[in-house]
Amino acid sequence: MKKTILTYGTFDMFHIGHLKLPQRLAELGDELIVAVSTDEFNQVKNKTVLIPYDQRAEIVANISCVDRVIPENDWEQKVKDIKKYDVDVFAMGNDWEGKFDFLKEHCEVVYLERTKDISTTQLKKSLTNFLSIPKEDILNAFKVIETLRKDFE
Ligand code: C2G
Repeated sequence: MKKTILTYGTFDMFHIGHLKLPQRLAELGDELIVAVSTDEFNQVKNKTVLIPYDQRAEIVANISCVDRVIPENDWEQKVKDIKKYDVDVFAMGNDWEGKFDFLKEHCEVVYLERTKDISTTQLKKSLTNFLSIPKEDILNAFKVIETLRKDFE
């Protein structure tokens, strides 16, 4: 019997955590379906997303272990998707621990350890910090580094 795995995500500013999760999920079964949240749904979630849906979906669809990408349009579609695709395992990273236990009446529910020390929120913060540094300060920093380099020559 083919074992089907289903997961959901935004996958904005794609990073190693977004790659390792599907890779680990694919080991749990034969077919991996990933639902990528649409731009409209992210607005509903008040989530600022930098990369538009089409590009996020294309990136996820090109992960070799992903068999199918579907749009995530709302919170309610999960039960419908589980029935439509005859899903055996619903899975998420453990930042969602317990949040989808109500799906246990329809299929197995698992939460996998997140990849440590990387997140889109963290990347956005680093970028904001970097972009908030006045240009002069960056140029001065380079001048100091250049002086030090000459000193070490
Ligand atoms: N993830 C991970 N390790 C990280 C970051 C993310 O394993 N360092 C996992 C998350 O736990 C999630 C998946 O990668 O299972 C996608 O993460 P997000 O894009 O942040 O997804 P999210 O916004 O949580 O969307 O209906 C549910 C939502 O669509 C989930």
